[in-house]
Amino acid sequence: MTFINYAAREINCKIVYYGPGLGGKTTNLKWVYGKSNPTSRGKLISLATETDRTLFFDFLPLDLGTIRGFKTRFHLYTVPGQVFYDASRKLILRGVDGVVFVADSQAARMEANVESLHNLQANLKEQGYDLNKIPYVLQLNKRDMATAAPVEEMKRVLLLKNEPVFEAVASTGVGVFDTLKAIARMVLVELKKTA
Ligand SMILES: Nc1nc2c(ncn2[C@@H]2O[C@H](COP(=O)(O)OP(=O)(O)O)[C@@H](O)[C@H]2O)c(=O)[nH]1
Ligand SMILES: [Mg+2]
Repeated sequence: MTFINYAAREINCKIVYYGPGLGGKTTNLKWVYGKSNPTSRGKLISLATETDRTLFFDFLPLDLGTIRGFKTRFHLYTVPGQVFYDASRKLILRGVDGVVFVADSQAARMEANVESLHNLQANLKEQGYDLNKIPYVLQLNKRDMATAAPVEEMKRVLLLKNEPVFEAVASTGVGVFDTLKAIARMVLVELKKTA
């Protein structure tokens, strides 16, 4: 549900980073924040517990240029991964334009990836969205870990449609902007269809 403000000549899009706890969602946003021009980024707002786990969400507004005179602003959100924060996840998905699923490549986290993906599908459906229809990319994060499952195996388990897949090491920035650019492009393509 892209918000177009004609008076301010601004297009606002919402991208949500979804995935299991500790998969690297917050790390993606921190990298984007750290590498963005201070004039094009807003504040990175994190609501975290004292143990540094995302409690409610991280939020980062980012200006990504102009389209036909309209400034395009992307609002990046992450959800808390822990199973018991389902109410916050539902809330954060409201008005979503595109989803990045950050999968944890560690073999031991494959079940958590699958559970989170099912949770995403269910929560989107509840809000009237279809994951098969909205802009969606899959990020295989933590590729640097010795315990990482093979990419082909992860794809076999997690791939939903012909979504773009990015291998990433969010902690060193590998794949972070490729992922963001892909989802932003897909959101803008959708926008052009409806505009
Ligand atoms: N080795 C490795 N660690 C990562 C990577 N991405 C994130 N981490 C670490 O994994 C932990 C959880 O990351 P975080 O972004 O908080 O996960 P979130 O719960 O999905 O937001 C942190 O200690 C990160 O530094 C990665 O690609 N490789
Ligand atoms: Mg987090």
